[in-house]
Amino acid sequence: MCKTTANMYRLGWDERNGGNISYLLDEKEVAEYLNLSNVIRTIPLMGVNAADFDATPLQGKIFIVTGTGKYFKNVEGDPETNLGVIRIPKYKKGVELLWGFTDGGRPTSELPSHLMCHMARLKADPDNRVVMHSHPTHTLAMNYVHELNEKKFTHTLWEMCTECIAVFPDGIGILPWMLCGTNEIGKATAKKMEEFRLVVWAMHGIYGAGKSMDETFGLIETVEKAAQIYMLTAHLPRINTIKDEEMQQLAELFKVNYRKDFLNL
Ligand code: 2HA
Ligand code: ZN
Repeated sequence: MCKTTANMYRLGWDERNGGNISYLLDEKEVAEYLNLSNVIRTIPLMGVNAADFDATPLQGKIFIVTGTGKYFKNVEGDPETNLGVIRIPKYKKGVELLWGFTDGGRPTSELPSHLMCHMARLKADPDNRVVMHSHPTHTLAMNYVHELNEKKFTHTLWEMCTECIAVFPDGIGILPWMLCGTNEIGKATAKKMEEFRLVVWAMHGIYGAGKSMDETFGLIETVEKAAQIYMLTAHLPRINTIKDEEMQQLAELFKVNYRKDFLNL
């Protein structure tokens, strides 16, 4: 969490309190460090986050999460204030704090979205552990100048770097601009996550999900790199491109299950 938040800050993706990460931990590993029966406090999911969604599938699960209003730039220097280890309780609403948020802090305002995404991804892949939200600069810039159509957006990104189709063969889901921090955007994101590991929140940022911190970071990093190439070239005459047949060859070489309907063959 420290290294990842520091990297994301350094890359300019997570200004101020932008971005949030949740990481499903292994209970046995946590028990080596923390007394699991020592609940520091129970934190209600307040305000717009009032839990009217069903987190039953996550009961008893433990996550390390970034805090609401906390800055990624400060996590590495003071993880115990800026991060928290939380458990989804069996019967009560809210979450149990096992470690961190020492200044009275609370989990990210996007916790409903994160929990709903974990539930959706765990159904698709029982090894999924990480959900990451960020505001990567070029990806965001691209939202203003490129059509927000899942097929066209994915196709453009696949054309920007040779390995894109191998890294995110499942493509990018896109939500229209929506109010963040709400259960509605959480539900809509989780619905997209049934088929995509990457979901763009129009004019806001991106969500990624994966088995590990490296995999999830790598997904967002690859999209951002492709978006950067797009933004560096979109205003110039395009002379060369990676062709759809070539992308198909790449997908076959890497033996990935790609969105065939996102190519024009
Ligand atoms: O945590 O990025 O979407 C701050 C945000 C909200
Ligand atoms: Zn955000």
